Amino acid sequence: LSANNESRGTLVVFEGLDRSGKTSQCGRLVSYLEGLGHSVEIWRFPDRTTSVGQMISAYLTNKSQLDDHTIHLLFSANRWEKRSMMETKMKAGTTLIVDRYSYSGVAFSTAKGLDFEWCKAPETGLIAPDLVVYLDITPEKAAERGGYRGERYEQLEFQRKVAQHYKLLKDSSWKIVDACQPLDDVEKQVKEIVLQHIIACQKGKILSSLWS
Ligand code: 2DT
Repeated sequence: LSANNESRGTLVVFEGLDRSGKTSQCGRLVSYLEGLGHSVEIWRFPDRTTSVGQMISAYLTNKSQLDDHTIHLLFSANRWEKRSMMETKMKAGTTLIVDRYSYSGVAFSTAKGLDFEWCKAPETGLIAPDLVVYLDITPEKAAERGGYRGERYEQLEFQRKVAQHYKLLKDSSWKIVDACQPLDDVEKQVKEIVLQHIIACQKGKILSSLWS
């Protein structure tokens, strides 16, 4: 994507079921990296602050009904509207720690029965993460943690389907972290994995696009 990849930021994506601890771990990681003097930002998808994001939020909170394909494309559009900002930040050397990305898009929509390739298509050309960290927890254990806010997808039966579809999407480059461990242990493992990747990116690892 860029001729000069020197000291670019790193794109780190966290994926996992609801209540797997993504948001907590993203927060802890960002504080840690800031403490080390890195330029780093926490992002999340859906980004509910944009007008597309508000449509998504209304859908997730059951205030609106949308066809499954339509909401899938809105989630994708919500990533596309942030793409150029993402590239600008990364080229300026800022590392982005992102809570959910295209993999959530595909896992959740295919869990509803949409076609896998159809779901992947609109994500093509978005920036590929340098690292995907999957916080691994069984749907049952995640549900036991409590804290579902009554949003559309927060039901055990549906989370079981999502878990199966994440499995189909996973590739060997993903870093799987056991999210049932105490938070401090998860945090320690996440820090080690992410630091290694940031160093690799600073050394000039090429930025690529989905689905490479
Ligand atoms: P949060 O609870 O993390 O705000 O997620 N989702 C998310 C999709 O179905 N497709 C997507 O592309 C993304 C990013 C996962 C809200 C819910 O939205 C789902 C949970």
